[in-house]
Amino acid sequence: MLYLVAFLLHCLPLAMGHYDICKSWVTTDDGPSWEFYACQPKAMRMKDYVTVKVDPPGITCGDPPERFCTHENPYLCSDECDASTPDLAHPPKLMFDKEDEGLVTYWQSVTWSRYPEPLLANITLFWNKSIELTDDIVVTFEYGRPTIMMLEKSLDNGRTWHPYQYYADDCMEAFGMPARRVRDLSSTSANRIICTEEYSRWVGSKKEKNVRLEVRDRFAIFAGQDFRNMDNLYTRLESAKGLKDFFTMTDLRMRLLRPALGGTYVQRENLYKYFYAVSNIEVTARCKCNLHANLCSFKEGTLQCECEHNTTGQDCGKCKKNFRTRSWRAGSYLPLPNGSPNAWAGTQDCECYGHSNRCSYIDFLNVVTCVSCKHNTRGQHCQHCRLGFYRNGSAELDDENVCIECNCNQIGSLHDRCNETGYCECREGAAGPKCDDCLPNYYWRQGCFPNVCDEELLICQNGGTCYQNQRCICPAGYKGVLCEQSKCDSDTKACNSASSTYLSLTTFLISALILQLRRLLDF
Ligand SMILES: *[C@@H]1O[C@H](CO)[C@@H](O)[C@H](O)[C@H]1NC(C)=O
Ligand SMILES: *[C@@H]1O[C@H](CO)[C@@H](O)[C@H](O)[C@H]1NC(C)=O
Ligand SMILES: *[C@@H]1O[C@H](CO)[C@@H](O)[C@H](O)[C@H]1NC(C)=O
Ligand SMILES: *[C@@H]1O[C@H](CO)[C@@H](O)[C@H](O)[C@H]1NC(C)=O
Ligand SMILES: *[C@@H]1O[C@H](CO)[C@@H](O)[C@H](O)[C@H]1NC(C)=O
Ligand SMILES: [Ca+2]
Repeated sequence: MLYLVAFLLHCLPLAMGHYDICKSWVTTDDGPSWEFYACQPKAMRMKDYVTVKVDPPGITCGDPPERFCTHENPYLCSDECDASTPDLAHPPKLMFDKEDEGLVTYWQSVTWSRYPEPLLANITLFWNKSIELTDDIVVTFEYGRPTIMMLEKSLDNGRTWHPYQYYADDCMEAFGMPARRVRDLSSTSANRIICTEEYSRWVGSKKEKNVRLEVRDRFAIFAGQDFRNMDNLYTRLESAKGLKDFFTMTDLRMRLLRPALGGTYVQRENLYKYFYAVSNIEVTARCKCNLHANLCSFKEGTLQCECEHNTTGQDCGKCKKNFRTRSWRAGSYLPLPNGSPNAWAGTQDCECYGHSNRCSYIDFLNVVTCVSCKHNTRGQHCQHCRLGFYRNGSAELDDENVCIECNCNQIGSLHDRCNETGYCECREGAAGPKCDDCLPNYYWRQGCFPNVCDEELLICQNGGTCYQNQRCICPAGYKGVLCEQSKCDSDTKACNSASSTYLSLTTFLISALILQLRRLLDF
């Protein structure tokens, strides 16, 4: 009987009964039709789908081969770790294998030969998929549990990490945090991150091997110790801020910070008995499918929701193409007992063409308007493009590419807005859709300027040549914009030498003529 109760207790949170159907064919007064419900996949043993990474490199024992001892019998150091011998190797995959009856297999670190330098190891598990814990995480240590460790998790495939739970034999000393127990948390602190001393004290290495992240105890805060009041748990998961996310992750990291000591002090003369050994990491969870799928399959090495309710994506996190005029929403556990595929259906409509999930109600206008429109959209339904963007004619209104940047040339255009076909408004002389060209008879130099010279109307005179439509290069003796002026006309100095030569020549000619006349007359 006791066994049966224990068995039922174990199964209840795993089954979490009633959200296993996404839709059913029902007959009403108006005839048969589909009825849709919130649905979620069954919980699974996530270690079967995990990828693991152990850091730093070289932390796994056996390369080179190494001896280790146990705390119970520190002078009998007969055990050996040798990475090149399968029977003596302890690779990371042994944390996730199926163990044959009686044969414990485990990953093991190098020993603490570099004491007092800390012995640190990170074990990172990743799924490339959001998952939701449905039961305790249980990490099993052989040869004693660490005296200090912590769990971290990521919700975005390892881009950002957050502390999840701290473990130490003295929380204040190790982390400056008071020790707490999950059993003492209340409904308002159910997602608090705590430091616990329950799993780090030395009790003998065979007696207590497990370190837990207590999911079940946190659920029990709402569902009761016997999990009878699951409805209350689901209602709270729906409404309490951050509660659902607390149980959600894509990656989990265990940071091992100090191994089991087997006593109060580290015995420097026998460092072979200090190391980490993990035989199993049990993570029981379901795929997060936003209550839009009851199946999650392992395809091409990645878990994927089999989405219903016209949704798609790895987590059913968006609407299928052609269904994007309605904005996407997660399903809801409410109303009990079947939930709804869409929490806001029936309330005022929030239509944002998939560019926002949120609306706000503007009281004095009595309208519901989208907030934080993405993809460069704006407007009550995110149906317009932001200033500086224009509508992509070949994209539907619900397409991520619906708005294209105007990209107006900053110098050539009057402002950075453009018309519906992407044409910018140009300054005088500028041309082209983006105003980065010049009109005929204009040249580009940090903007468009009228031509000074060219080959047709503004021809350089007197043998001058036109330089890039910007100026005439005049021969010596000429000047002016088109070299039309002789330098003599105005610059007397420049002309003096020339005219004096001319005068003297005339004088010479005249005197020569007079000379000739004289001769004629004399003779
Ligand atoms: C373990 O991961 C943390 C970040 O989560 C990092 O700061 C630390 O250096 C890592 N430790 C090792 C031994 O790789
Ligand atoms: C992660 O999942 C996505 C979506 O299924 C897939 O496209 C991608 O290749 C996966 N990445 C890895 C590293 O498996
Ligand atoms: C999905 O689309 C079908 C076809 O348009 C429609 O009948 C059905 O109501 C939609 N389902 C949901 C959950 O909106
Ligand atoms: C316009 O939308 C289509 C369809 O989504 C897309 O393929 C194309 O790249 C978009 N054009 C631009 C310039 O972004
Ligand atoms: C945008 O401006 C260009 C150039 O002025 C013009 O040819 C085009 O017809 C305009 N498009 C619209 C939709 O007004
Ligand atoms: Ca194992």
